[in-house]
Amino acid sequence: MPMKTIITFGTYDLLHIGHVRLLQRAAKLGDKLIVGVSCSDLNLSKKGRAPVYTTQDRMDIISALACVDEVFVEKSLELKGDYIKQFGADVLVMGDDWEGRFDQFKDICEVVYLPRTQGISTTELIEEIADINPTPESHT
Ligand code: C2G
Repeated sequence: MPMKTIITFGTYDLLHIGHVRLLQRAAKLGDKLIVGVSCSDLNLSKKGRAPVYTTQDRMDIISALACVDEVFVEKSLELKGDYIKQFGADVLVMGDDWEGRFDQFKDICEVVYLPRTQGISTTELIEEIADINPTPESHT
């Protein structure tokens, strides 16, 4: 059987169990998992907040995972089709918070949306940590 290449994209800031589960489930759909890590500028323009970790650190963390075979920088959301073709991906996997958003790529690859892990997100983690460690000003 020919090798099946999976591609997925994300910011993966403050890596958490939701990210890991998504990547593990994506990897199981094929033989090779390639991950596009959104650069910090892209995240800033998309979410209005720069990631806590640098692009390079997020790439190093993702490439250290056993289920990941290759990482690259996702420089623009508009380049997704180009990345899919460049890496010869057979399947594009995204969490279902993106449901329907990448259906236009169904003519070049299979598109699969996997259920997100409930109850955890980078934004909630940041809020929780901020609550545990109030800024010095909040004591005055
Ligand atoms: N995820 C998940 N469960 C969570 C949180 C995230 O399954 N509780 C999944 C998301 O659905 C996504 C991946 O983990 O598929 C990465 O999540 P983010 O870092 O939040 O990615 P995002 O900023 O949405 O970037 O080109 C698309 C973007 O780069 C996606």
